[in-house]
Amino acid sequence: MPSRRQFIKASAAGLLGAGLFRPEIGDAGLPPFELIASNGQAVFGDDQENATRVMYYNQSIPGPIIRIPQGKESVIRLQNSLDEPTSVHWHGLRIDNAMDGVPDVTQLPVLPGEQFEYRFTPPDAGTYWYHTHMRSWAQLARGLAGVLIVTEENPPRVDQDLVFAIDDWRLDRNMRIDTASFGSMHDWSHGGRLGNFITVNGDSEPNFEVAGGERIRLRLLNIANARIMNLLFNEPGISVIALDGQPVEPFTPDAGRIVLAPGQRTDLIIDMTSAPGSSTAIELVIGEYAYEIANFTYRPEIRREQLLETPIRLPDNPANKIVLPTEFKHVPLRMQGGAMGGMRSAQFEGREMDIRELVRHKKVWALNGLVGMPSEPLFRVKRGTAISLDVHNDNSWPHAMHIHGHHFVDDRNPGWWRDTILFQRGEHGAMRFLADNPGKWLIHCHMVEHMAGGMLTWFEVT
Ligand SMILES: [Cu+2]
Repeated sequence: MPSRRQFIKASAAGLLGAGLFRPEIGDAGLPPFELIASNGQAVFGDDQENATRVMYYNQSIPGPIIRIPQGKESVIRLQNSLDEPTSVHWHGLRIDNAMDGVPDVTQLPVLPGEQFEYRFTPPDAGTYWYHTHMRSWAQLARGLAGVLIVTEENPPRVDQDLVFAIDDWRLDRNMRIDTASFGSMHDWSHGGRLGNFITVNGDSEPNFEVAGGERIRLRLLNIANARIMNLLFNEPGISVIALDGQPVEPFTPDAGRIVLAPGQRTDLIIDMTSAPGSSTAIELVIGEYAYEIANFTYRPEIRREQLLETPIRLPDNPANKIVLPTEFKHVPLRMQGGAMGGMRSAQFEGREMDIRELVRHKKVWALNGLVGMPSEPLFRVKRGTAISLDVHNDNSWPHAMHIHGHHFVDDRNPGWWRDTILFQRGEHGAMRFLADNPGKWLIHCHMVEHMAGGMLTWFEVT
């Protein structure tokens, strides 16, 4: 057995004040939802003197859970009350390009005091999230993210529908957000900004009350800047029913372990079978340690003797019903750079630069020898072209590759449709999809320091 200890010595109070207030907004037919991005204060730990400046949506960390219906138009109005530009990206939604929220690609940055109206019709139900796409390495690290649920018309029957939005904060010794390390080239060239304080829905080690015999749907989201979450569930009755929002043939994860790269989501069904009055931990495994990040606490009384036997398979989405052809346009994608990566030079802003000059520009990563947003797309294709992005991760770090506006099949796990997948160092694989959504779309690493350090490109569907 690995030894176990607290991840960090802190009270379980987690975020206090405004951070604990987590409203939900949603349902069809309402006037536009207001999403207000602003600066605020939150307290980690239990010393009220040590408030830290956060950025949040509707004064909540994470932002309010937005529930919108599948296949119907929703309007969400962003009000930027920050003192810097921002935008909102709807991660995993296959919506109109103009609504994708990428500054200077699909829209202008939303300036302080301005508004932007996002209007879209999500074709696929499932678990998604929304977050800033502007200076993410600082704005996301300060809290600008929230959960977006596109509701099924006929979801499987459950007793509770729970959300675990898991975040990783880097705090200093006063339990304030460590701002001295913002922009640290060490982080950017290594594994990204890794934190030292884990929260679930903005709380440290929250308890979730359950009852024996209950069936729970649990939506897991990794909203951290860079940490890969290796989770360990100590409940036997677990089935995975969706990945990145898309239904999968339900399966039991190996030894209760679930890996979530930054940006990824996993939906579970859990039949609660532990003893009344007991509690079971959800743990984060780092090296040989397992840290409790949340608990299920069983009520003394049970809900039912017999577990539900109704089907748990989710109704198909249009995304996971796409039929890929057997012939693809192959596009190689070589991930280069980083510490111990051996990259000597790469092209940035139209010019070949050696690594020292790149570092002066805070650029340390490249895709196919190009750093940052190139003026020409990685590929430009007619709508309906089948693409195989042939990825070679030949640097020394793992990367979580995300494609905007499309879901793809990972050829290493061909039954699953995803929007973000992890490539361990040395790994090769293909991301295969139908380029069927017109517009300019990003491809980038979702370890946001890697993206800021140059690991992003784009493609165009005409
Ligand atoms: Cu990366």
